Amino acid sequence: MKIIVLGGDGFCGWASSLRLSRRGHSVYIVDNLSRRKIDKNLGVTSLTPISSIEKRVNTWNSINNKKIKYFNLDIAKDISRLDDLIKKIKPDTIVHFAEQRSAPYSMKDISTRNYTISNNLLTNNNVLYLIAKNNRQIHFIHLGTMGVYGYDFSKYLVPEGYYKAKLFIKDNVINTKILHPASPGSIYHLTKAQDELLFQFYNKMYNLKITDLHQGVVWGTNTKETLMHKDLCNRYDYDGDYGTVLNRFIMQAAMNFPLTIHGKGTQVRPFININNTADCIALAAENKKNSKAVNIYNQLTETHKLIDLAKKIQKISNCKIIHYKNPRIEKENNTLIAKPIGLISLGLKPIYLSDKLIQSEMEIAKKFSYRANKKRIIAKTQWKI
Ligand code: NAD
Ligand code: USQ
Repeated sequence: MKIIVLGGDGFCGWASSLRLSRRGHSVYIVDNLSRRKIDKNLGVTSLTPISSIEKRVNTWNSINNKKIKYFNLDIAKDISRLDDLIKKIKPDTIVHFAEQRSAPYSMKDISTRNYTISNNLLTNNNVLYLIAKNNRQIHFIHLGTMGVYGYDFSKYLVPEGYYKAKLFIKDNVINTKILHPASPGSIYHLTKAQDELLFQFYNKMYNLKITDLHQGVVWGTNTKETLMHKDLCNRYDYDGDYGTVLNRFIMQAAMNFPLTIHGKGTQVRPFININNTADCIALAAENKKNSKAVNIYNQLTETHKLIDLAKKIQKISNCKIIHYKNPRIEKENNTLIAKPIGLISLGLKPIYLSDKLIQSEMEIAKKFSYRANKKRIIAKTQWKI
C-alpha cells in the first residue's frame, strides 16, 4: 500500500512510519518540523537524542528494503503543495498525526490557543477537502483522543464513538445513533472534538472512508524498529508542557526528582504503549472497513489511577512523591471503563505495564538524564485565566 504519514517526524508518527515501512508499505512522511521548533522556544529537547529527519530517513533507507521519502510541508497552510503531492503519490491511505498535541501548550496563552485551533482544524479540513476532490477511495486515518469523551460519562463501558439513543421530544421518541457527547478538558481536546464533526460532515457529503482512533496517553520510547540503529531513536518528552504523565513519572524517578502529582492523583486515565500505537496504525491501515459511517476505535490497552502509577514506580525506585496544587481545571475523581474492542477484533495484542517495562524505560531515562532541563520539569501552565 502507498501510505502518506502526516506528522511522521513526531513521537507516534515516527514509530508508526517505520512499522508500516517494515511491513512492506511505501511510506511518504510529511512534516513541517513545527514540534522541533516549539521545543526550541520552550527551551527543551527530547530527553533522548533524536537525529534530524534527513538522517533518520537515510539511515532507515540504508537498512530496510522499502524506502521512506520525506517532504517538508505545512499541511495547515500549503494546500497547493499538498494537492500536488497527493496527485503525484496517489496514496491508498493517509494517516494524520500532524496536530499540536499538548493540552498544557494549548492553554498557555491566547496565541497558543489560537495556534492549536487553527493548526488542528485546518490540517483536517485541508486533507479531507483534497481527498474529496482527488480520490474518495483514499482511507483517511486520524489520531483522535480518548479525552474527547471527557471523564464525566464513564460509569459504564465507554462505547466506540457512538451511542444508540432514544431522543424524547414531548410525547415522541426518536430512535437513533449519536456521537458520544463531547466533554473536552482543554483547547487541544476541544479541537479533537471539533475534528469529529468535520469527519461526520465529509463522510455525509462526500462518502469519505474515515477511521478515527481515540487514543489514550502513550508511554514508552522505542519500538522494534527504532531500536535497529541509534539514528532511529524515538523522542522522549518529559517537560511540563509536552511530557505525558507516565513517561514523566518514569523519568523523574530515574533522576531522583520527586514525582509530580497534580492534586490527589485520583484521576483515572487510559494508557497505551508506543509499540501498540504502531500496531494499531498498521491494523487500521490494513483493515479498511466498508462501513458507511465514520469508523471509531478506542485505542488504549489499560486504565490507571495516577496515584497507583506513582506508587508502583515508587516501589521500584524508592522515589519521593509530591502532590502539587493542580494547574489544570479537571475533575479530581472519576471512573473510566474502556476497552479496545474493535482493535482487539482486528488482532491487537495488548502490551501491559509491568515492573520490567518500567525498569527498562527507567534505564533509558537514566542514560540520558544529563540532557534534561531540570527547570522545565514542573508543569507551570495554568488553566485559570
Ligand atoms: P508530536 O508533537 O510528537 O508529533 C506531531 C508531529 O506533527 C510533529 O512532528 C509536528 O512537527 C507535526 N506537525 C504539526 N502540525 C503540522 C503541520 N501543520 N504541518 C505538518 N506537520 C505538522 O505528537 P505525537 O505525540 O506524535 O502525537 C501525534 C498525534 O497523536 C496527535 O494528533 C495527538 O493528538 C495524537 N495522540 C497522541 C498521544 C500521546 O500521548 N502522545 C495520545 C493520544 C493521541
Ligand atoms: N498529570 C499529573 N502530573 C504530571 C503530569 C500530568 O498528575 O506531571 C496528570 C494531569 O493533570 C492529567 C493526567 O495526568 O490528569 C494526564 O495528563 P497528560 O499530560 O499525561 O495527558 P493529557 O494532557 O490528557 O494529554 C496526553 C497527550 C494528548 C492525548 C491525551 C490522551 O498529550 O495528545 O490526546 O494524552 S487522553 O488523556 O486520553 O486524552
